[in-house]
Amino acid sequence: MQVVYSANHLVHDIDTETYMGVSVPANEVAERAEKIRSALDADGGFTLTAPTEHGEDPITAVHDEGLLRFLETAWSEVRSQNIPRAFLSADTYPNRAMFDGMSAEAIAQLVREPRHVGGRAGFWGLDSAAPLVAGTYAAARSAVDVALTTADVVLAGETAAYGLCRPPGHHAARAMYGGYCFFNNAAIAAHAITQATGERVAILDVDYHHGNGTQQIFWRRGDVRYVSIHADPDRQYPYFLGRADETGEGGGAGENLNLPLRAGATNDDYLEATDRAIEAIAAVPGSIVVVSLGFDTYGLDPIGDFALTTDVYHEVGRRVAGLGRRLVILQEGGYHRPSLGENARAWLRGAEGRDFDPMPVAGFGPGGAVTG
Ligand code: OKP
Ligand code: ZN
Repeated sequence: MQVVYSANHLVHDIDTETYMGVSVPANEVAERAEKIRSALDADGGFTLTAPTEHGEDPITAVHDEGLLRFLETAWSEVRSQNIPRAFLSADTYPNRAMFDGMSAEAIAQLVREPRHVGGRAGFWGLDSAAPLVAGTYAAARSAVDVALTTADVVLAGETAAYGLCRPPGHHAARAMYGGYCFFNNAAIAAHAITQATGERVAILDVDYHHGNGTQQIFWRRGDVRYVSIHADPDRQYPYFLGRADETGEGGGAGENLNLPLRAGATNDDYLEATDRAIEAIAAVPGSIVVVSLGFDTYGLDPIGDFALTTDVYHEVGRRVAGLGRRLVILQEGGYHRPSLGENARAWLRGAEGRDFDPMPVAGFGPGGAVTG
C-alpha cells in the first residue's frame, strides 16, 4: 500500500498544551507520526510517497478564507506583539450568551474578527487545547497536501492508500480550528473526490472523538454521508456535538450517523458499532470511502476510555475493506505512542487483506500491544 508522508509535520513542534487552564505535556506531538512511519517502514509492505502541492483552492472550497488567513498570519502577529510565548491560544471566546437578547442581524454585525491576536484566536478557535506555533501553518498546509495526494493515488486506480496526516483535521469546521486540528484534511479530500468523480462519498470516522468539524461541513449536503463511532460527548470532548439524534438537515437530512459509545467500550462493542457503520455506508451508492483513522480508541490511550486491543484494528480494517469500495485512509488521533505503529500496521494490513503478523516493539510488551 502507498503511504503518503511528509517530514513537514515536524515544524508543528509541540511540547505543551493547556488543559482547563493548566499546562500539561502535549499529546499531539511529532513523535506520533514518526512512530507510525518507522513501523510501516519496518513492515516492508508499504511504499512511502511524498505529497504534491495542491494550493489553496481545495482548502477554501471547504473552509472560510478568513480561517486560512488567520492561520497564515497568527504567528507573525504574536511575534510583533513582543510577548514571549511558547504557543498561541485564545484569550477570549465569543460565548453565545454574551449576545443574549440581541437579534440575529445584530449578532451577525457584532461577531466579527477583532484586531488583537488573542481575540482573533478566540474568534476562529474552538478551545484552548490546540496550541499554534511558528510552524503550525506550514505543517497544516502540508497535511492537506498529504490528504489530497492520498486521494489522487486512489483516484488513479489504487484500491486503498494511507495518508499520514499530522496535524489531524476532523475537529476543524468551515470557519473554526480546534482540538489539535487546523484544516479538515478528510473533509477537504472528500469534497475534492466528489468534484473529481461526480459520485457520492462516505466518510467513516473511527477516531475516539466525534469529528464535529466534518459533521458541520457536510451537515446540509446530500453528496457526503458522515458516519462516526466515538465517545459519548456527554463525558468527552467536543462535548457539544456527537449525539445520536444529530442526523443532518435539508439536503443532508439522514446523511449523518453518530454512534456514541460508553466508557470502557470493548472490542465486541466496537465491532458491533463498526457493522452498523458499514451497513449505513453500504446503503448509499459510491465507490470511494474516506476513513478518518484514530487510535485513541486503544485501551492504553492517555486521553481515551475505550478498551480496544491491537488485534481489533486488524479486524476493523478487514471489515471496512469488505465494503468493496476504494479507501482513502487518513490519520487523525491516537496518543499512546508506543503502540501507534503496531496499531497502524494492524489496521492497514487488515484493509489490504493481509494477516496481522505482530512485530515486537522495543520497550513495550510482546507483540508491542495488548491483545486478546
Ligand atoms: C483530537 B483528535 C486532553 C484534552 C484534549 C482535545 C482533544 C482533541 C483530540 N486532556 N482535548 O480527535 O484525536
Ligand atoms: Zn481523537
